[in-house]
Amino acid sequence: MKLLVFSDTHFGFGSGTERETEAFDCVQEALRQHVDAVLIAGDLFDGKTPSSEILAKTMESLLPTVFSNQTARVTEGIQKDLATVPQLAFLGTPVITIAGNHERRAKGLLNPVQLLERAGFVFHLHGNALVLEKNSERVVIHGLSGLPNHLAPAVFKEWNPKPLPDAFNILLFHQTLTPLFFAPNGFAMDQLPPGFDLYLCGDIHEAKQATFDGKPLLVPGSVIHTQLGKDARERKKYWIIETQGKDCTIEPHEFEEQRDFYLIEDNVEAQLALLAAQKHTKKPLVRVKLPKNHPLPMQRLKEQYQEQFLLSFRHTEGKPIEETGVSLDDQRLSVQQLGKALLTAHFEKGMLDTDRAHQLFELLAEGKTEQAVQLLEQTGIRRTDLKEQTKG
Ligand SMILES: [Mn+2]
Repeated sequence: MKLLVFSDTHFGFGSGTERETEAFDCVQEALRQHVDAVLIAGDLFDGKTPSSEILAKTMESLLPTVFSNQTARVTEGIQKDLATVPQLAFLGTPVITIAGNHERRAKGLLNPVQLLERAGFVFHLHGNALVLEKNSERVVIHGLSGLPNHLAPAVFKEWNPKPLPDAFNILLFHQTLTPLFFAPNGFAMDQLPPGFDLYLCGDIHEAKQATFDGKPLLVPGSVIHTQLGKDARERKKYWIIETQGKDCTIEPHEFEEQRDFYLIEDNVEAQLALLAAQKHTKKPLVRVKLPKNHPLPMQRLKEQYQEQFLLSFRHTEGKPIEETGVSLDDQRLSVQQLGKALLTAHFEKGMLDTDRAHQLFELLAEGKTEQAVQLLEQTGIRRTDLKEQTKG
């Protein structure tokens, strides 16, 4: 079977800036490939409640899969009731996806990937599996949506997915996988269940290929640059995977629609002039990284090159060093994000699980007060404590 794989499209990233169409352009390009099925490894959306504009653009981008010639079909759900999925999802090329950490919502609230499933554009997996069939060939996609890394080992254990015999079995998940990616609180690769024919992991934005249990493990990487560090210089890709019995080939394809990225760390003015002389179909992202207090006419350079580049400056320690104004890639905090950050800081102070702070904030923002109180009680804060606090 021929599968198209990509991850971390972060639809909605850069909304309201020149960057807002990048991810959609790339996904539309990848979807022009003729494949039997499409697999997306989470973080389709940059936020858990995307705007109507982003949702509409997402559906428009996925629409060609609905009308394409069907070559493989979803024939069976394992711990997944296919009767709950609209018939529309069974037309055309199946699109199978999990949610990532960016889409994770409090229990009982619909995440945007589930919303896409309700609309019939995708199949959403979380602790379950789907069987794809093409003639006599069977590919099984076992999927687990992104979880806080510290909870993932227990959830994998409880789920305990088992590869099906006489099929090619893929494990699709979204975690910060260590030691493949350096992270102090990641999810250790050796906690993965063995026996699958291919492991597909979203979340890490730089593409990586490794092996686990003697089988290929692929991190497709993100579709767009969200962080502009050294690692981001690698070109963004989608992947074509062809399965044959228990084997597969994995082939990278660089997106033609991607925005080029350049990191400049010395001879800034000369390098900018050189870049400006090159031809680019999309304005490239240019990040200048300099030591603190480096004398550079940043504002003048920004103005000089505003037609050619999306230019931003950083200290070598990673802090922005904008003279004035706000750079395009600066993620400004909305009132909501600010509220969440404050609540998280309070949870940290009280040595409470910060993941619960995010859930609590979301429930409060949605007006689900009773569920919010229940969550607090589970966290170890009693109703009486709450009453005393409100009295005080
Ligand atoms: Mn991501």
